[in-house]
Amino acid sequence: MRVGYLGLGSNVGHRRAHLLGAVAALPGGVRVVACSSVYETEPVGLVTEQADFLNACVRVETALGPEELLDACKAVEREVGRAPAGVRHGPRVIDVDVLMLGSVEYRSARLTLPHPEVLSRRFVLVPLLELDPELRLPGGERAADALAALGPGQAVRRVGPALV
Ligand code: PH2
Ligand code: MG
Ligand code: MG
Repeated sequence: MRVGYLGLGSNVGHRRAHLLGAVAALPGGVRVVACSSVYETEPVGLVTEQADFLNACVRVETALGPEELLDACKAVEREVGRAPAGVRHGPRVIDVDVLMLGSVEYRSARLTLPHPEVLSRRFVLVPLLELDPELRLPGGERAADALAALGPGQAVRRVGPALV
């Protein structure tokens, strides 16, 4: 069994309901052990002219491997109603990203662990640090140091309590 972290995001429709739906739709083999608060966040990345996101992170325990966990996240996205192909970084009903899986460092055509953007995105670091203020990546980098080193921008504000 490993401890992992998933990142949840939505910026279309009833955003909080979509985050909640994603947590509820995770299969039994992906046990949610902690949920962060919900944050409203400025869009980051290739598409900045889009609605603000709601983001949260969850800590899970799972015996699944990286690809299986990714498959589970993709199935959740379909169940919550994400359209199959959308614009990269564009608007989405739900996004469920595998951020970390224990000390696993992994790379395939469709998945890199830890997620390559973990240390550069405030909307990921803030909820992750809420779940574990001492969090370190497998390479030893401290999430708190990465957050402190971020430049200005990427507004993130807490807007609601933990999902469950
Ligand atoms: N997801 C993206 C691209 N940009 N920006 C915010 N604030 N939140 C997201 O979840 C997000 C994003 C691609 O998945
Ligand atoms: Mg994403
Ligand atoms: Mg994704």
